[in-house]
Amino acid sequence: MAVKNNKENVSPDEYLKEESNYLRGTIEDSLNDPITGSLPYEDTKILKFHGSYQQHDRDVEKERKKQKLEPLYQFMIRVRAAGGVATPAQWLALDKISSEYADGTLKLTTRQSFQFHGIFKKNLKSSMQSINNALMTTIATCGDVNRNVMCNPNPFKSAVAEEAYKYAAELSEYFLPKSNAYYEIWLNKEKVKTTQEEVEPLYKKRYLPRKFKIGIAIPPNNDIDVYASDLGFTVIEEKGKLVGFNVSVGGGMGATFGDETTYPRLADYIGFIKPEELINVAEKVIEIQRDYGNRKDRKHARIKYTIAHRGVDWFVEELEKRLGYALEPNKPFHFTTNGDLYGWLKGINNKWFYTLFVENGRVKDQENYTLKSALREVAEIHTGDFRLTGNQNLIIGNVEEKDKQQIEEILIKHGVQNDVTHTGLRRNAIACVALNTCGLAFAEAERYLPSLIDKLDTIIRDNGLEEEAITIRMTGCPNGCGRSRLGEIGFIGKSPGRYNVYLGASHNGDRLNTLYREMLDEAGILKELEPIIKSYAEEREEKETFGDFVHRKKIID
Ligand code: SRM
Ligand code: SF4
Repeated sequence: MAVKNNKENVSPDEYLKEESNYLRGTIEDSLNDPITGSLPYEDTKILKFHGSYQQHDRDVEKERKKQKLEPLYQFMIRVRAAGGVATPAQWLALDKISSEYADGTLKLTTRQSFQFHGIFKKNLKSSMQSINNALMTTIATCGDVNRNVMCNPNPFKSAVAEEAYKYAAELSEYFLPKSNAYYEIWLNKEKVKTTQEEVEPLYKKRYLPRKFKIGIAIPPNNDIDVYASDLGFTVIEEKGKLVGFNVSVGGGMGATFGDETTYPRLADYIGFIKPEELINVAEKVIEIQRDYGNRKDRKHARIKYTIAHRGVDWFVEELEKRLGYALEPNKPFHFTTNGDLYGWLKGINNKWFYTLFVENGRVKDQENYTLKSALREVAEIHTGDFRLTGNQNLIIGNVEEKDKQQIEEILIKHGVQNDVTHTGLRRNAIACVALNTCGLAFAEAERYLPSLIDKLDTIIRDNGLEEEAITIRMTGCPNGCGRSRLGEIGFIGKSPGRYNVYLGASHNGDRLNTLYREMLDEAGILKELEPIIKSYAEEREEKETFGDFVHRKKIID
């Protein structure tokens, strides 16, 4: 897959995509190469569109180098589920795959997907096949295409939520790549001849300039962090009916340290649409990004930069031109929180929904906390479903009244019921994967945040704030996978054991936090945060959130 002369001065990835023959590349042959546990560079790029990343175990990197061994290559697989819903049978299949082929754990992500880590090349195809046998797929969970569409995961909370979920599933399905490559490579389907027009009418040969994310938010809950999405739809409800959506565009969290031309950006609301316009509007927005997104520099290729550089007015004008009509003005709505509501909730269908705290989304068995076993046991008797939240938690959904007690008993037996001793701080924490699998991590996140919260909790308890919901988010680098710039307290890894600390995001996700201190180690973090937490306990106004408090007190600008 040699890259031809770069006459257009576009990013080399553009040629890789174009020359991949609609996402085939040489993946199929490379999988059978027994000499190495890795794939050729070009194939690793195309593999992302199939939902997998080549990684290596960074914990053993130095040791392997010393022994003159290649890195311990392994693969991450991301499984899509629109709005994050899986049946008990699917849960059992994922549980089995994680033990059979992966590192034994399952990661519930910040975008309502499942991830496996630690899969060796020789097991990649079997894993993909097992996932497909469970009627799930990994296609387009990564890569320069639209990803799975997020949605509030509690559709039976109201008829509106149920309808919104159906739209999320429709959008997710509609924007899947049309190429047959996935089925040929992983599922041994017959090879087909392709032409550009037949194969990808929307994405064409070069697909999108960069990843693309859509989310549907249902006020008053912004649990999917709609302001972080490339394209967002905020449900507008009138008299208990979903009457349409306010459309938002241009959100994104990623940045690069030391490069001020990259930055997180909150999406702008650009107008109201009716439900029947949803797919068409989404398609036109994606087309604009396809046609105008930056294909020279991947660091500036997200729609947030297209909009920031050309202006929101330009974007709306271009969209309305393509639609052939003007958007209606935004309708009023109000978000109260971007967190989850834990515990049992009765749906309008008289079934029960239990939101379970899963620390940083990692499903595994630990001493006295056998979460993976508990959920397997629940899945064996459960007749409803499992729903992932955008905060890396899990809803055991659509539970029959008669099964409620048994499910509760299983959770208690395994020590995984929502622990009432968890502080509001821990219950509102997110950490990205980071080490040992993420190749971009400068510092720990998922493996470190829980122990940092242990220490912060002491301060929280000393100040009587254990019930206070304060969002705290950590990422191992500024890419923002744990949406760290939307935490009332945010940490971004700068180097091993050192973090930039950000304060003051809003509690509902509509304001970014601000850099407070740089390069702090744990002692520094605790020293800086203790007096602020104390003054919050003593001086906050009624119902004032931590994020608002640090602004009012001018702790940050
Ligand atoms: Fe992410 C890349 C993990 C949600 C922004 N993200 C990565 C990679 C694949 C690292 C890589 O490129 O080599 C990480 C794999 C780590 C691993 O070992 O699993 C990774 N991202 C994750 C997950 C698993 C974090 C988690 O702990 O839950 C989330 C999977 C979501 C999913 O199911 O699809 C995840 N990533 C996000 C989010 C949150 C969101 O979308 O709401 C963001 C910020 C929003 C945004 O897209 O701007 C996010 N990930 C990034 C970026 C920065 C993109 C940018 O525009 O600058 C990268 C790096 C990149 O794309 O070059 C990245
Ligand atoms: Fe990796 Fe950075 Fe994303 Fe964390 S934020 S998973 S360290 S890319």
